[in-house]
Amino acid sequence: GPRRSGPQLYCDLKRRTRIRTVDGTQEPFSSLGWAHLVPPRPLDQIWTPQYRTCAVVTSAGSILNSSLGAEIDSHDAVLRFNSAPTRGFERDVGNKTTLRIINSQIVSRPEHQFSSSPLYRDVALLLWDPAPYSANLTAWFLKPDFNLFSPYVERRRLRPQQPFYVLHPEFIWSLWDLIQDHTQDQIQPNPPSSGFIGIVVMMSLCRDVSVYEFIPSLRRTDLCHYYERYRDNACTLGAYHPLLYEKLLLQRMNQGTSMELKAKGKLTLRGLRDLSC
Ligand code: NCC
Repeated sequence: GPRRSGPQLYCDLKRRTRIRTVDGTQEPFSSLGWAHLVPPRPLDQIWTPQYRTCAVVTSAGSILNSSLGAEIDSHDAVLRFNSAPTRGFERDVGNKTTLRIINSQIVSRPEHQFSSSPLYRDVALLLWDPAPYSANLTAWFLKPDFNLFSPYVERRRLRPQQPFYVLHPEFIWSLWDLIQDHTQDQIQPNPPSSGFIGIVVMMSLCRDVSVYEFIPSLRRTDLCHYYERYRDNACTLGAYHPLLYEKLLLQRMNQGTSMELKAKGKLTLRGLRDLSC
């Protein structure tokens, strides 16, 4: 797609992306009674009044030795990903967690112990699965990438008070379309990373969003995650996910300084709600 300026990108993002979750109004979920299973309050209203400042903490190894913990925790709300822990890493990543985005591997693979691990308690949860582009919901329900539906139903019954949503595949793919439309190259037809999805969700819910180590700082490393020894620079640049393109796009929207980007791996993004386009 043609190269657009920062303000145009903001307005395009606002116009084209509406957070959408599976709400039980469409088949097969309506027949399965999901209208009564999902949280009564829609995701874009879970925080009323709206949070002002939000932090997104990626799981990149480059956040190690950053001492960003206190700065991260000073935000009103903090988003983390998948199985990323805070315990033992507080100095660098903080300890507040308001929302966690998890992919369908987390709820379906036994090693994550989704039903018993404290990581997934006392936070709002957003679950997604890489459904094929334009698959209808019934096809997806019958054959998801990882089985997310039964663990979701079980958790909703067990903990009805926990805000827990499944992202609608159309929302995921609208983000892919957006990335492709703003990128010269043909990108791979795989969904965006949890990181990109989470950043857009927070831009929809918050006034201001600080993102840490999505664009790597000068601490850049091939250490995949701050909480594991595994090394692979595909974690930072992408292989399956169009991660490099996600990063180039968001860097164009940065409202912060290049100093902050280098020293903290920090992107400052504006929330979409108050944007006048
Ligand atoms: O690794 P993952 O992501 O959990 O990381 C969360 C988000 O942080 C950003 N990130 C991470 C590492 C890094 N070096 N640089 C980064 O920028 C990315 O934006 C990333 O999305 C995912 O997106 O859900 C992913 O999940 C893992 C894995 O499923 C979970 O960690 C659970 O074990 C995927 N890895 C594999 O499937 C092996 C990963 O591809 C994407």
